[in-house]
Amino acid sequence: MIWTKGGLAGAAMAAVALLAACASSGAGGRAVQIVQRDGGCTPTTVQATPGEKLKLVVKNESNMDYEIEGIDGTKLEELIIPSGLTRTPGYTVPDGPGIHKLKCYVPAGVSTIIEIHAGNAAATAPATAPAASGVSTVAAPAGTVVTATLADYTISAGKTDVPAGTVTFIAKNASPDLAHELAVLRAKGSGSYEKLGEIEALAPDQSGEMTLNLTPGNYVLACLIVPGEAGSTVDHFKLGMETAFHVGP
Ligand SMILES: [Cu+2]
Repeated sequence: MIWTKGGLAGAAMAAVALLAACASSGAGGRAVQIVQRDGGCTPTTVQATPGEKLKLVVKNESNMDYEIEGIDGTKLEELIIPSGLTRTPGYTVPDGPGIHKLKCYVPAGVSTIIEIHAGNAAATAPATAPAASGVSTVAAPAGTVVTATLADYTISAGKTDVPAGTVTFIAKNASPDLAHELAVLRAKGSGSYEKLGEIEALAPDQSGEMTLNLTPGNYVLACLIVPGEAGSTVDHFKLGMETAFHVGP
């Protein structure tokens, strides 16, 4: 066998990919069962040790596609669990006592906050929303720009019908005292949605932006903050924090 530069690079990349897969699979961690049903997720509290490695065994027994992700600063990447399937992401509990939150939800539907209590976690919950990224500087984004103003509890978009392609959303939270976010949901039919991206919990008066590549279809711009997330006690979507959005050919 002749090793070419490309072959070596390819082998190295394969090794990196393998390592990455192991790191995110939860292999070797303590198994924690999470079950997703039509009415929400269980359990809502998980006890853990600071620094402990967990293997989340997330089983979707519902008829809908679920998502799970870390919120309020918890580092678990968003993961979709299709109806009927199980996924096993890894999560390493940070050092020190604290409460770490996972949001287990159907976009624009039922939502459950799962708290991972590490050590003597009472009264040491991390302070509310992490600082959101501000609007990055000058360079005008390519494609279509959609501004969105978030308030209690409405979303008003500067454009609600745009051509397919690159769309940059710039969201401003105009609320004087509540955090809001901007999620872009694509309608999949039969009343279900897939979340394509979100500008996470913006503090009052903060702005953020995100760029997505959108294909033609019907969308909803929404704030999916639920009780227990970003200091909220209410479900923002249910209070009407959503607006229809269309992408044409
Ligand atoms: Cu909101």
